[in-house]
Amino acid sequence: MATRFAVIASLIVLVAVGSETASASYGGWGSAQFWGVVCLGTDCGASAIGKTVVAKVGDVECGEDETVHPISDGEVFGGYAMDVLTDAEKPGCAQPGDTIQFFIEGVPASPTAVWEEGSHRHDIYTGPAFATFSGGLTCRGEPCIDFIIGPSTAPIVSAYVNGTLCASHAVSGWLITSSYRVNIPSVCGTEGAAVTFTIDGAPANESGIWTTGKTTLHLSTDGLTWGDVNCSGAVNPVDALGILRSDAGLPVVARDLCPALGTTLLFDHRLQVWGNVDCLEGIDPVDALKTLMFDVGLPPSPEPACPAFGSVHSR
Ligand SMILES: [Ca+2]
Repeated sequence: MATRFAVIASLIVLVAVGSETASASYGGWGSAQFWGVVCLGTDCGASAIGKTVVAKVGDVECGEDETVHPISDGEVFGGYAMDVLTDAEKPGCAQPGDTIQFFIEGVPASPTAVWEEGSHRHDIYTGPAFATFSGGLTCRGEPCIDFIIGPSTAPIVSAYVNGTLCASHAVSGWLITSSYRVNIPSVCGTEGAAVTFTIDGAPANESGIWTTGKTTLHLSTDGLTWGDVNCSGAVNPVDALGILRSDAGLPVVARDLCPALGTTLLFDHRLQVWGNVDCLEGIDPVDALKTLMFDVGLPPSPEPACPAFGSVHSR
């Protein structure tokens, strides 16, 4: 029992710090512990709590555990931890080098493991393979740390493959965070596909490659700037042109994953329409005119509760 608590405790710590490096050894001579996060498909959250995990070598059951929720603020997930018995402890069980097949509620899980002495972090899942991206978050040069007062204020990281939204992550719970984790199912990505991200709707500067398993990728963003409707990094006449083209029903050239004109989004904690830069009467030529006025240094007569031109969506 003490071993189990120690293993669960190390699981808590490792997940809390986002480390993928595992694994202190608690193993005595000739024993092996396997432990990790359980995912049902790409759902690695609370639905995996209270599930039975069984380890088999061939047809012989060599370990069992029921998943629990480690005591960890914020992230909710099911964790398992078990000894996988040796052939000496139970005939037919593992010898060094044997393949261990895990089952979650009787369903074969991936990946398999190879028995060897020691303590091993081994996250398991059912269903098709998926790509996991996780890492830290930087917003305008600083950690996107959020003193979360409710789920709605958490940073939201979204992952896209070819412009299609594949997965989102918003930390839920009560904690201070500047990290993310998204699981992208194989129906949305394939090996080698480029994965792009947004943080709170703003394009991230980094991109990844869809790879089965875990990829650590730090994401950063410069945020969204009010009036910079094409996300180029500056408010200038090209934005005015984009507004006119949008008003005329023509396509607007913008940075990849820049919000489309007309998108409703949160900017400084208020819902705004991207491109309606004066917050009046939808997107029209007046918005283009005011953008030009700002560009040449004329005050564009700000409206109450409308973000100032050039202000940055901050977190
Ligand atoms: Ca307007």
